[in-house]
Amino acid sequence: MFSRMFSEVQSVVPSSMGFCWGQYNPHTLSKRTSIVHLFEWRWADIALECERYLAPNGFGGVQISPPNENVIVTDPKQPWWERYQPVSYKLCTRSGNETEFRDMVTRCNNVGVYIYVDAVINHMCGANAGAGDHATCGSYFNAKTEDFPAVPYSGWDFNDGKCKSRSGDIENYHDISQVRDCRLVSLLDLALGKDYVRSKVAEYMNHLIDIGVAGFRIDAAKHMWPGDVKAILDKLKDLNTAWFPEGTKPFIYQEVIDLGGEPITGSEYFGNGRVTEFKYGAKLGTVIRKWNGEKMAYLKNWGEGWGFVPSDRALVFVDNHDNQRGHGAGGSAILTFWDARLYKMAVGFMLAHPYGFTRVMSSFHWPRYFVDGKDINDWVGPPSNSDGSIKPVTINEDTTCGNDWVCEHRWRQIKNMVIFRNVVDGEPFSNWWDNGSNQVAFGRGNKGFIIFNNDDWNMSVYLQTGLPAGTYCDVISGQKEDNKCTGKQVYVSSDGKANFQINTDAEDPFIAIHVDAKL
Ligand code: AAO
Repeated sequence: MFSRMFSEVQSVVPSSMGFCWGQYNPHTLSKRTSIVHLFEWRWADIALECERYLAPNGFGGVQISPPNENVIVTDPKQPWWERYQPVSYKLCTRSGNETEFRDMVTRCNNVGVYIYVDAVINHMCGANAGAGDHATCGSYFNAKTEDFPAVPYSGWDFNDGKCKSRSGDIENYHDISQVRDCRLVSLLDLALGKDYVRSKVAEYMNHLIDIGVAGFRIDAAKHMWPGDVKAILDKLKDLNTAWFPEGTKPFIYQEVIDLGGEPITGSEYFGNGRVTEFKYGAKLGTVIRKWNGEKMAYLKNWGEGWGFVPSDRALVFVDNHDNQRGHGAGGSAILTFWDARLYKMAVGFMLAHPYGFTRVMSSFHWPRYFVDGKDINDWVGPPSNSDGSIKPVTINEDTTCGNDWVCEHRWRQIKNMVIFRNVVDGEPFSNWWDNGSNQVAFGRGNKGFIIFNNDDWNMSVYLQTGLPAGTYCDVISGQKEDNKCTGKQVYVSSDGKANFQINTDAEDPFIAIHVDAKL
């Protein structure tokens, strides 16, 4: 079974074939149009997941947590965010060591699921991280003297002289120089203007490229000058030719939080690669929650029409590891697995809609506990044993995950919409319909159709789907298995029209059909 999958993969041409090999292209295989963020997963589990689940279900790749050595924070005990405090570029973290990392990249690449590294290159650890060897590979460091001998970096390699804020931290997001030259939440800010620092960062990234990764999420890109990021990217090698065609540049997506209202915009970074479009999840959450008078009918011109960056520059997501727990930006409108019913609609909408390159979130449970509107457990790290090691992702009989891993990407509705997106890839946005309120539908050419009822009343409509006549299996309430449908069936007549009925109390108030789920 594995060897068959492998040979199939080898014969598939990357989706990027035929147009540019640039840093905007994720290099996912053809008909693999989304990636999943396996937040805090161990490398060993990701390798297994690529083989047993992601490749067979058409996922294009995985965003992994930062793989480089980080500070071990003890108060609070090993929060998830300690991984955003680098100590060196050695590849050992709670997710695994370099051997395990290499094994993951090789095995995922071999089944055509590519690895995208969360690259924390703006800074090292926090100024108050102390001194010693309390780091994930045991490297010595001294935050006070800015000494990181395992790189090595010393005081000369940080922006202290350049920062003009009183505290040395970013105090004002309206001051562009502060945002880029001062410390983000006290994290020691690397002097990326220096060629030495650029070279050390590039050396780290090139090491990962040699191992076989396909691209990078550039953490905190807003806090780096676009020209400094470019200078680093200019030093990067092309991707490893064991898996990628010669001359393939790494896929780059930069974390720039631009909700409007600040002087730094995402567009300043287009020259380097894509940017994270944070307006996407913030707005979609507001619409699906029906806050601020928003309605799904307004989604008719979703995308650039809503003031988002151009589709081919956007990396989009409903929630990310920050804003699902109140960090970062987007606020309480952000939908997450905690609001599962609305969340599935939002992810379904995202995956059906042609805008942007899509990233699915996959989380762990934590004991969320609000005090005065703030989750006091927003720091809690991944499921772990008493010795601090991360718990493996176990798989239940029903294909869901155990050990407190949420695995949204394995929820039938979400997994099937990842497949939907692959099936309709390249097809135009078509046959939009709305009732002026929160009942909307649209198609993707003659390949797929999706319809939502987010109103408080039942819906029964007869609509043009654009699909060939036939009986289709709804991939939300069920799926096609052995040419049988485990969910609702939709009958499309010869003129392309079909009846849809969605009651307001439906478990999932949406229906999606596509040509690969025709019975
Ligand atoms: C931890 C502790 C800190 C401590 C520090 C050092 O929490 O108290 O000082 O260690 O000891 C993560 C965690 C941090 C953690 C850090 C290091 O989230 O809590 O600090 O690891 O361990 C900004 C950045 C953005 C960043 C985001 C969290 O621009 O780059 O903050 N995200 C990435 C990662 C993230 C990581 C880091 C960066 C650092 O994804 O996981 O931090 O490597 C405004 C700005 C945004 C800004 C937010 C939050 O947003 O626009 O740029 O994001 O504020 O500060 C409305 C506005 C919106 C605004 C938002 C929030 O929505 O419209 O513009 O409100 O005010």
